[in-house]
Amino acid sequence: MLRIAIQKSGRLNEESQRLLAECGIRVDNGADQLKAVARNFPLQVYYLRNSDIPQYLADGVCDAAIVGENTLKEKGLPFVKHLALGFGRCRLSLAIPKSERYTDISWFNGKRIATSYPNTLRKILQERAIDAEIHEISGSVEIAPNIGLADGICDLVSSGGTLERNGLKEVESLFSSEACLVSSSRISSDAQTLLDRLVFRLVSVLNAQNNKYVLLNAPNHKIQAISQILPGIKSPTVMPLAEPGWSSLHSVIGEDRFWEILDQLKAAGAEGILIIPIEKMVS
Ligand code: PRT
Repeated sequence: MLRIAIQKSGRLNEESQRLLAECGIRVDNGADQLKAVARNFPLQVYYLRNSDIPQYLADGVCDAAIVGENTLKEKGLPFVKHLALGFGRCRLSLAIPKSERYTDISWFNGKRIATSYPNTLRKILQERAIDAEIHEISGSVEIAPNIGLADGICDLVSSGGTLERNGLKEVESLFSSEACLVSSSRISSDAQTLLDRLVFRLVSVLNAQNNKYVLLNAPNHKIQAISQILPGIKSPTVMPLAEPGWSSLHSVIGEDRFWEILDQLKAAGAEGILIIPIEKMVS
């Protein structure tokens, strides 16, 4: 069996469970269970604290995990990264009180910085030749400047709302993070074979999430121009309509360029454009 760890509760839990479900894997999980076995895939799911997962991977207690990249970086333990999963996005940033004048990162020389990410911060400060004092605290980092514990903070930011509410401004974004699928460097070859099957399913799910199926009608003399706009997997499917001189074109468009391509299609003479979500996309 493949043993995979996911966060027990917190920001990554729901999406991790949803991804496994989208891969067709059925796991019955009672709220307080530490482990559960999937009904239709040789998989055992361990529900753990996100911050504990790197150690379990390094010890070989789990074969694989869905975990935040920031946590892996902070722990500095060995792992193999397979996929970025597109959720749990955030950035590790430096922030200071809004009233302070900020020029560049040298502002932090001789200052005290509160953080739950001391190892990552220490490394980055060293790389940038900044000599600051690091205060490690385990939570509510954002209140540190207000209570006089630090001059600035280094913490995860997503919407920026927490900084705003605490009178802080983000001045340096140090790195971006998202949830990713990783494996233990001690994974057995049997577990690796199962992990490869899981990765194949996850890639199909993620591709489907990031693409849309598009159907449109066009007069035959515009097919060539429209085909050049449609990226598609190979080239668009072209089928004649019942009305002479008209065809239907089918293709796949990536989410990131979706609206831009739609505008171009309309300008090139496409009509009756339909956009359909894709269930799975196997490449
Ligand atoms: O307890 P456990 O170890 O399981 O989890 P955890 O302590 O790591 O807590 P959790 O569930 O909060 O975070 C799990 C993971 O979610 C993190 O390791 C990140 O990979 C990811 N993630 C994504 C975030 C955020 N976004 C995030 N915004 N983790 C924390 N935050 C916090 C941040 O620390 C700050 O307090 O949210 C606040 C800022 O949010 P905004 O939206 O106000 O900017």
